[in-house]
Amino acid sequence: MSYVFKGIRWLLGYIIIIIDWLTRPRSPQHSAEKRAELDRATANMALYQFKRCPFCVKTRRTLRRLGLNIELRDARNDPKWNAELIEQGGKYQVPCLRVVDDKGEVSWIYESSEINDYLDRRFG
Ligand SMILES: N[C@@H](CCC(=O)N[C@@H](CS)C(=O)NCC(=O)O)C(=O)O
Repeated sequence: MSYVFKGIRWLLGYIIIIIDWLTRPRSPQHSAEKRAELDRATANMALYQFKRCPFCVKTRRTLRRLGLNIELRDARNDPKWNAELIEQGGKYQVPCLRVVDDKGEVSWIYESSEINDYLDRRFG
């Protein structure tokens, strides 16, 4: 990849972050009970993502809109999460939501729209 292309991508990434920051939705103010209930329900979830990926921004906005504290895992810069995503999730693509259900079964949900639909169905 040429340096020019890398530079443009880097710049666009930051523009997206700034626009997101300026326009991001408010987090709902949950009661302490609701907060605890949501934190319990999302404790077994993790979002594999890149900071400046537009699709990840889209999903992070949903986390914020729904007031969810889901762990963010940097799959570009952290070799542990990078390897886990590829080896266990099946491909190097973000965002990807890892969900462990009550029986301990692990699902890897790819595609920002799929992830957003899943979170809206469960918590919206
Ligand atoms: N259709 C996917 C697109 C996701 C996508 O293109 N993600 C890029 C980052 S913005 C990616 O994972 N690229 C992998 C790479 O850089 O090799 C979605 O909506 O989630």
